[in-house]
Amino acid sequence: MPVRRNILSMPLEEVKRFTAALNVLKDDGTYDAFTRRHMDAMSTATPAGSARNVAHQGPAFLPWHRASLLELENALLAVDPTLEGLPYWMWERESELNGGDPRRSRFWTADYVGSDGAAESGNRVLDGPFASWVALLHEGSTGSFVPRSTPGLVRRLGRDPGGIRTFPDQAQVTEALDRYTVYDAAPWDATVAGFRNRLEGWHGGSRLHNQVHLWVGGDMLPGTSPNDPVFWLHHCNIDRIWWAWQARYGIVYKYQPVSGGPAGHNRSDEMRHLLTPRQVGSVLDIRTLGYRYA
Ligand SMILES: [Cu+2]
Repeated sequence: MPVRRNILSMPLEEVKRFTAALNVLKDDGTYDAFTRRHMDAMSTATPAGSARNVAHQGPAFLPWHRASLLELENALLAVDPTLEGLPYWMWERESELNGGDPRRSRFWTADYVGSDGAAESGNRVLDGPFASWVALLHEGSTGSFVPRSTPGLVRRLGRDPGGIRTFPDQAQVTEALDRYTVYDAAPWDATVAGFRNRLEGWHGGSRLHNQVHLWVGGDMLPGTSPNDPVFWLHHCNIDRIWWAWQARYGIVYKYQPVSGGPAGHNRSDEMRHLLTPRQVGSVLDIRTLGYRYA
């Protein structure tokens, strides 16, 4: 059974096997297909014309990303069966552990995911296990994907003009877990004061999930954000926080809506733009999915 652990608590040798398996998937095209599916999900509004899509700004935000994480984890384990499971990045500890400056974390070193982008190289990350990675760019007008002309993922930690300077901490996570006892509510969008929307980060300003994307900046901003493997480490932490909430308040029956919500977001609806379509209700209990959090 996969056990998902804090990447900063793992032996470096295991971190290396994880990043090596990601590189195998990048080289054979499997990885880029995850990026494309995420972008395609983001481009599939529900209903048409709405800001909500089949994977964001609605109740299925958490189930859809859980399903996608599971698919990546399975692909990684197929490459290297000795891996324990997908690691998570416990970003809510970073400010405290690094004297208030999460940029000083060893997470941003060549041993883990590589550094911040360097201004003289167009904010591209030229060290670490993904230094040679070429990001896929999405052309909004045609819907096609084009590889960037230069290698190196783009990051601008806490300094992206299109991003945000502040970083979420433990107090925010604790507040989300303590105060938001309802999973979601009508009208099932970015305005709701429920747990899903608090964790996704629309309620009360850009927070938690959204805030981390905005703080990392660069390739973590657009719908192609899985280009940067930090996406999966971040979302694995989001999934871990959701599971903590589920274990506390209720697992399957706490999910809303059961029916009457937007297509793709009801408990028995099929989630689209995954490798394998799955019902929302099929991913609510991680014990039946066969992984756990350390
Ligand atoms: Cu997403």
